[in-house]
Amino acid sequence: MRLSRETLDRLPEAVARPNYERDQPIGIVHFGLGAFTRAHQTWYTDRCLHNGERGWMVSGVSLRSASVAHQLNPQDGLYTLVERSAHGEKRQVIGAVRDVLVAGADDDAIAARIASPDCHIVSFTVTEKGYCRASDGTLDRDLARQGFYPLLEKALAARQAADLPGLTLLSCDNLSGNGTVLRALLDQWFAQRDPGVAGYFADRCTTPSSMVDRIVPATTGADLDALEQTLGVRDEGAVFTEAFSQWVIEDRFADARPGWDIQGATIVADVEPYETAKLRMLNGAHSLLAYAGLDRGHEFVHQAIADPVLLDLVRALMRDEAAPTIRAGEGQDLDAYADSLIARFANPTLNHRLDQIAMDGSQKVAQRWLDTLAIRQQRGAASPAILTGLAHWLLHVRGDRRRVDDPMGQALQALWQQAGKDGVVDAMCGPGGLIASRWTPDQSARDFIGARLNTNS
Ligand code: CS2
Repeated sequence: MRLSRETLDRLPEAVARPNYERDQPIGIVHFGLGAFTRAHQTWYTDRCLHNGERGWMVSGVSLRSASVAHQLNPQDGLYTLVERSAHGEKRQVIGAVRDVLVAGADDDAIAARIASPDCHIVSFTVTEKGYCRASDGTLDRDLARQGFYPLLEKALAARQAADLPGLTLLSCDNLSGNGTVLRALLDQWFAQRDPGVAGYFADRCTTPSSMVDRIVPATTGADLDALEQTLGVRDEGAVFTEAFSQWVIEDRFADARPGWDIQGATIVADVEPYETAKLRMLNGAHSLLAYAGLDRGHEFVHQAIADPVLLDLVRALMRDEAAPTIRAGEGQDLDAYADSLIARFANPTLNHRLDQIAMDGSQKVAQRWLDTLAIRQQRGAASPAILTGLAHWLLHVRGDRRRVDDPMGQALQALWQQAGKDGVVDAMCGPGGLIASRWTPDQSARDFIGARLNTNS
């Protein structure tokens, strides 16, 4: 028996559930309703609905597969959020999701939802690759045709025709300046399309930047089986996460928004210091733990951070290398932040797999590592921890250690073959590099990586 509106009453008393009427307007359409969003943005929105706000139900859109629709639609959009910490598990059913539509099958319905006067916000967690960027950061139009771009265009055309207010288009992905990036990509998409819709987007829609943070390991079958024992019903959409959560959003909304700030989000004029700290410190350390940790035989983040060699590297990456490149915002204490991140990584109840983080490195390492490397090199400062991570990543994408889950996997392997150990770092990251061109390795960086590639290969 599945969790659903009908079976909600059978849950044990201790499991919190929606106290609000769920039959109310859809104010948010969200592209990419994966585990992360269900544990993060939708949780904040659920709290707003609990607080008596109305009109903020969420409709999810899946771009690539129907699996989230299969998880949530038979459950009337309901799912359990389980917070795991040393104090045990806290379970609550989230009611903010109405349903999940699937691109390809439900295109007209998706466009109609976004074009409805009830909709005020379209948000995105489509992962780094979902923005369909070429390695120079510009829009890859061929990829974009398979992404959210045509659907959004269709919906904005309908809004423009109906003279409806503009939308807030809110990127919640781990990209530096995610709102600015989204705006630039949409400008490029619209530049060759109907000038009327391009003008509606340019003049009436906003793209705030935001920093999102919550560690959400991929749900496993064992997690779902154990939860079923507790709930007495099967929940295929459940998500398991830590107690910590942070959301910092640029105050640039086109129209109405939920009171996310009343529920713990921070609305600020400038997200950049938070976003940079999170990308370079948390995500930068995560990627180091992933590639070096897998090579040292670990499976989970909490195991890797308990390895003294990796703990030292992570500390060095965060405190000595990344932090000095970050312009801290008011009240931001980067040393304390580093300590809190190490404590979060050590959470033994999360079972956050290193190979989950190792995915899609070609889309991640530029904003996590290369910006720091470029800034430090310009200052004449060495970055041995990040360079160690980079060497492990290069060995990972050579493809002879384990499966490489990366949209550029084949291209990365072909480049290795062509460039060999001596040329690979330049060919990947240097000017005109395959994944980015924001850092030109100097001789000492090349020597450092070369030595690492020799000892570890
Ligand atoms: C991780 C992130 O998978 C990854 O690449 O670094 O998903 C990380 O867990 C989140 O950004 C934490 O907020």
